[in-house]
Amino acid sequence: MGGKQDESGGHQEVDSESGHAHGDSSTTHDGSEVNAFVQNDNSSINIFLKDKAGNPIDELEVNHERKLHLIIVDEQLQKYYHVHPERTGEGEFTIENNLPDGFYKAFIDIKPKNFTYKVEPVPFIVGNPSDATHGHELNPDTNFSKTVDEESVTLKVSSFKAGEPVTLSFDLDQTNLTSYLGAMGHVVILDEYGKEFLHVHPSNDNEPIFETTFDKPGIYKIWAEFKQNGTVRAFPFVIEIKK
Ligand SMILES: [Cu+2]
Repeated sequence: MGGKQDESGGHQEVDSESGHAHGDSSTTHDGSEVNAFVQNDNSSINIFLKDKAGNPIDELEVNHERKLHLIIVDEQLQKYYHVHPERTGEGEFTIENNLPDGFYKAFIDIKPKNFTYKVEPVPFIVGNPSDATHGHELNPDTNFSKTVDEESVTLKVSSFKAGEPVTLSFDLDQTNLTSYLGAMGHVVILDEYGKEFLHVHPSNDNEPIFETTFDKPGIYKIWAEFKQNGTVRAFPFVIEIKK
């Protein structure tokens, strides 16, 4: 269960039996040796990392200054959170739950020392959201300039073709740009079904230029995070990658 419900592309009627059962959710990717569980209540979001035998996985490499990065998006890919839960025990992490009621997906970005791992969406529900908020539809941006808190960022994409290297460069005021988690910026990319997760870092230390490859054609949401004047902001973009 979990993370598989959008595969068909028939994402209007998300299966209500398996995909959104209250309680535990976990990833079940074939190539991954890690099961990541998300449990939440009104006050906290808890993450449990286990191997296939159910033993906690606690040895994580520090990656960009943290052992665990948690990206949370809502099902419509409108809300975006990048947070760092605190370790509370072997393979256990927790963070305060400030999310409004809704259907969410967690992406647990870790590098376990002795296990192969692929980031997969772990669906979870907060509160009692209305079913009307199920389903999602992303429309590609026609304007690649975004403004958040009066800071503007313009995205330039070198190519919209699948299967070849793509450079994402960002025009922004760099006078107050500082390193955030060990990089001049972070880019998180999800496909339109909120399934394929990419976390990309700049190709050099000085410029907000990112290189990636989109394996498949489709619509992708990009969040570019920059720290300016001490504040981290995520600038959202939607692009369409063609054959
Ligand atoms: Cu992080």
